[in-house]
Amino acid sequence: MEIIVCVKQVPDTTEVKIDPATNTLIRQGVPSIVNPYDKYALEAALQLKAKHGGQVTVISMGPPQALEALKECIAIGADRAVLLSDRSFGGADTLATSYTLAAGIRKLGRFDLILCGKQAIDGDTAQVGPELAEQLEIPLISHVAKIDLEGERVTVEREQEESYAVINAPLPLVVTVTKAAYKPRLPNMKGIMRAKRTEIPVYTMADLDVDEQKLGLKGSPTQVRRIFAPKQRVQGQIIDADSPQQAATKLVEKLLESKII
Ligand SMILES: Cc1cc2nc3c(=O)[nH]c(=O)nc-3n(C[C@@H](O)[C@H](O)[C@H](O)COP(=O)(O)OP(=O)(O)OC[C@H]3O[C@@H](n4cnc5c(N)ncnc54)[C@H](O)[C@@H]3O)c2cc1C
Repeated sequence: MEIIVCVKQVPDTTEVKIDPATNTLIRQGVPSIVNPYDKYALEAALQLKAKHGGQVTVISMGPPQALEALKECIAIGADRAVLLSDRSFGGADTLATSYTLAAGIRKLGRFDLILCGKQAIDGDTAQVGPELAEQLEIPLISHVAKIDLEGERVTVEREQEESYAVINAPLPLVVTVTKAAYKPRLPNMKGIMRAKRTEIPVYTMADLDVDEQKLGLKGSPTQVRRIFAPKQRVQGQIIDADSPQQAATKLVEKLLESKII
């Protein structure tokens, strides 16, 4: 069983602040982390490996510092890792990102199951997994809360708005993972030592069978034109009243006045 987990290094968005003078994100000093949903995907892969055997490979596209994220995944329990890094990959939107990842995955050779996070907490699009399936011409199941394997087929629980769908499907497959059933394990000392010793190969454009025009900024049909902080919400109002009944009446009046109800 060859499982590939796509992992993105992201800024810890809980730490990102907005510069009130320039209205831009202050990224300096913000720690980079493994995208949390990718940690759930890695946990799902490690549980499948524990039950059914095989090999778990993590792959990332990003700048050289993304090696740290891959080392963390090795420390947690992945067997091997590969980084796709080249200046020509920079400025990629989701189409160019999934194109490059698909080329990297083809270069790795055989795979049975590809796991992605549901979404990255910085870009937040949730598009790379589905686009990757399209590029590799294999089926996709998204928003998966739990995944089990029997022979050459998986059974998954897919999160829907008010229910779960249980889907049975043959491999190979791309699956995007939510957090429902998975609590990522922490690296242990043995893992950390192994990660230190592990050499992670870096594939550049020259190593991949790709069309340069489809990479990075050149290969991106979308471009971010402007980034700005959302407007501050209007201050809340506290309703002054002598009794809960009076407060409720005043609230309803205000809501009617503002045409909210
Ligand atoms: C501040 C900011 C500025 C940006 N500026 C531009 C710009 O100027 N031009 C432009 O075209 N795009 C820009 N982007 C978007 C672009 O870089 C996306 O972040 C990228 O294409 C991936 O999309 P996503 O983050 O929405 O991932 P999602 O689709 O939400 O990710 C889903 C899953 O796909 C996998 N995945 C995603 N990315 C990778 C990766 N690199 N390596 C391995 N696995 C991955 C992970 O498993 C992840 O959980 C910007 C993004 C941000 C946050």
